[in-house]
Amino acid sequence: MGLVSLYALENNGVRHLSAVLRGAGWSVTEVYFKDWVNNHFPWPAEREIDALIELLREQGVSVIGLSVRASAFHRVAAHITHRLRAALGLRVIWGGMHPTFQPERCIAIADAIAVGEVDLAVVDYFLALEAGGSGAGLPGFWVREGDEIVRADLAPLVDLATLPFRDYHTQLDKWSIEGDRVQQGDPFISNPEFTVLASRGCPYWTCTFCSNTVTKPLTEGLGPTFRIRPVEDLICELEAVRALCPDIKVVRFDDEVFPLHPAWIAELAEKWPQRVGLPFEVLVDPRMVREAPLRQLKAAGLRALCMGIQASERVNRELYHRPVSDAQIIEAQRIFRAVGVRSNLQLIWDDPMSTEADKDSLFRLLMALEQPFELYLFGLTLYPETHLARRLLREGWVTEADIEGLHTRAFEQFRVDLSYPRPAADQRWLALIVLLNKRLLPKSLIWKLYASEALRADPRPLVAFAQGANLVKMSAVVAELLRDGELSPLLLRRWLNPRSLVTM
Ligand code: B12
Repeated sequence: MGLVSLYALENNGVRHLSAVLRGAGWSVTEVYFKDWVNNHFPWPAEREIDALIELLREQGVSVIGLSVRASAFHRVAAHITHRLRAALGLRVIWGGMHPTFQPERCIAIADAIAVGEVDLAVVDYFLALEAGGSGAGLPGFWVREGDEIVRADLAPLVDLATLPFRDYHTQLDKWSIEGDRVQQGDPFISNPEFTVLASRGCPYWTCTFCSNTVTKPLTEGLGPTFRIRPVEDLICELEAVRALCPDIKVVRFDDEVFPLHPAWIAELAEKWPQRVGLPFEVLVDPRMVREAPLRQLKAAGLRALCMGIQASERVNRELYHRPVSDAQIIEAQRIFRAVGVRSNLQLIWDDPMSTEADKDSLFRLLMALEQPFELYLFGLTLYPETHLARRLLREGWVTEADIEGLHTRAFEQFRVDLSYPRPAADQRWLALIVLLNKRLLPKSLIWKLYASEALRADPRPLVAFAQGANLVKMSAVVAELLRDGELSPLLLRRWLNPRSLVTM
């Protein structure tokens, strides 16, 4: 069978499924079809789709699975599905977060879809296909037979300890397609940054912009939604991967929030240095930041962490249902400084509800934080069916065209770009925010820029200054990555996009 990852070289889903399916005795052709580029969404060229068709034909696959993670891929996935079906006459099955979010919309195009987690359920489904059936009625799969759609319940949530490790060792059955290149072998194996999940789900899950507001209600009663892998299991995977990929320089934990349970942290802190010994980075929530576990992690190799601030206290509470106080954020940043880990603080810009007063209070919060810190600014993306998208639609703030699926904002303004058209008042706030954490600029200067009536009336000089500071910062970051051997062609391709320079 052929498993195709759309615009994602990492794709945990495809790697888990191929490991399970190979373990059950099937031969799987994994194809990494194009990679994602930051703030740019290149539609596939016809020659790339032709190359995909040829490859799947040559490999003799009998069924095609398409992994559609982001809703922004809906239209491209539909286009590729039609082309594959017409050329090869094979069944095309979609899986990933997008069909889980919008099953009805996806089953109208694919022959079958996987809804929710199917790490283990996939075996029964493919056994059914092998036996000449359609898999209709099997948990986790919806099947379309002509005009009839057979819907099924979700499969039980998996116990993470029972899963095989993601497949990084197979080389001959893996391919990547980008432009004119069809390359055999794992396209991610030489990347200096290795990504891994220590958990699935989120202990908070109420943030209205997030997928968990969709999946949590769907999976009620199917097992615990927030699951943490046993430390030993995680360490064994990392040991195996290190042996395979000697180029790894840093491990990034992609968990929605990194588990900070005391016993789990203690075991990780004890085992990591001897058995993995690489620096690592995690993502935390301000509500869980405590000094003691972070000190243990720092001693084990924690070098940086990401933490979402998102917006002003009011907007976080009223729009995002994320009750975090400014005091909690100030205290978390104090702890990061005390422990000595780099902090990357994340903001969500472009929501329709923040007033000038909200933006002012967010600016003041950022000015009150202990320096240094990095700031990552993201443009608000509305994923279909999330609590936030439903509310903004219901209240008339946005239209269907603003929701991912019709929109592809997750790619066009994922990281905020100062040259993107925005109202002048927002340009001023963004420029001030970009400048406020630049080490060479004293706070007194930022306050002067903030107070300037001339810049309030016409922020263009301020924006130009911020763009300049941003470029200097970006050069420094590139130089640092180069020095540490962490600058990969992949990173350059994804982030250094001259058409949309992200703010740093
Ligand atoms: C980690 C993560 C990432 C990592 C991925 C690392 C990796 N190694 O894969 C990184 C940082 C690279 C990333 C990038 C992006 N991400 Co992301 N990511 C996640 C996160 C937190 C977990 C994903 C994961 O690995 N889950 C574990 C795996 C095993 O699950 P899975 O991929 O869903 O696969 C399972 C099933 O879906 C199914 N399945 C998957 N594919 C297939 C295919 C077939 C044929 C079948 C049968 C089944 C099947 O089986 C798998 C096993 O159960 C999710 C949130 C979430 N809870 O899912 C967001 C999430 C998926 N990401 C999201 C988005 C938007 C993005 C970006 C577009 C953001 C951006 N602009 O950078 C990019 C897109 C990259 C891409 N091209 O896919 C959104 C998607 C929302 C939506 N509806 O569009 C989510 C849901 C987060 C959110 N905001 O709510 N992401």
